[in-house]
Amino acid sequence: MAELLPPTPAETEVERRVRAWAEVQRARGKRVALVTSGGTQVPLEARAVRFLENFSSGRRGAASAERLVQAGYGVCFLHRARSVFPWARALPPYGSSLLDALRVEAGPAPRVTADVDAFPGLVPALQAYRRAKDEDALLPVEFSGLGEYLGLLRAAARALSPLGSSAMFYLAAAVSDFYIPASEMPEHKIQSVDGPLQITMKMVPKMLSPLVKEWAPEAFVISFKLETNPSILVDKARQALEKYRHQVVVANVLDSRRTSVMVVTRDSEMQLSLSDEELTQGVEIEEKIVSHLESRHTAFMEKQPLIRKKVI
Ligand code: 9Z3
Repeated sequence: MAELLPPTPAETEVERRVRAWAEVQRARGKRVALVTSGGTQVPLEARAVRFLENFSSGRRGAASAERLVQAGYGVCFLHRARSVFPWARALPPYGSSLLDALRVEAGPAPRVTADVDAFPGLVPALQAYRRAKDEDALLPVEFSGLGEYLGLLRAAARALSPLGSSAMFYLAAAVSDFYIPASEMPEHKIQSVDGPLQITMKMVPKMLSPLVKEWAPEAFVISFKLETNPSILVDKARQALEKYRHQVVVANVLDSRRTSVMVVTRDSEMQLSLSDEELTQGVEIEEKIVSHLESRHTAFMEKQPLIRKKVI
């Protein structure tokens, strides 16, 4: 279900958990980022056999979460189940390369060892993950469906609201714009004998509106805008900033999203790109995005007391 209903017990529990974790981060003098990541799945039937899916792998969110932790943020990682996970992406892909990288050392207590030479990024990734875990710098929260995502975003946003301007929202998840309300969904599997399928979907309410106005009104909010047509990208980003009154839109085109993005604010526009040399060195665009947004966040936090004084 995509309508925002009163919080479920599971959402209330997530809100409590995120609030307690955020309080610890604050006591340590850390900023906090809520990173959303991955696509959402929308069922076409109540006992769902079929879903409307999207392309998002979650790599943007996972790579950004790693960088944000490295930059000193506590990161609440609200991600689609089984999408790319911070540091786990250095593991061999699921399948024969994973099985081939592992060996069993026989003996009374058999041990599994990994061939780290085949995966040179694995050791630093495991070390960085272990550090993040020991410092409690990464709080993963999982969603699968669209309704679950919306409810958990609200729960996490409310939990981070007390942090004011030191909370960053980094909304990289690719959230469906369309869904079928529960009341209009067939209960059972749609039958192909009934002929070609026609469905009408409703618009998913944009969560940026209540996020900025109600749930965390003092936070630094970054949304992501995806288009396939580059010629409308910046206009669409500007329209979103006008409409929702948040701070930054990171605009990207599907095919070039790994190498280039536009960072758009109400009064600026900046392209971040990887050079050929950086690409061959394995530099990731998220490194540039996060470092740029971290400085913007600092500037935003420094301005806040002035803005609040003006309002009073
Ligand atoms: C993005 O634009 C992300 O950068 C990507 C990352 C989803 C393209 P991957 O997960 O891809 O690394 O494979 N996210 C937001 C996309 C989105 O749905 N934005 C909404 C829109 O464009 C606005 S909130 O209307």
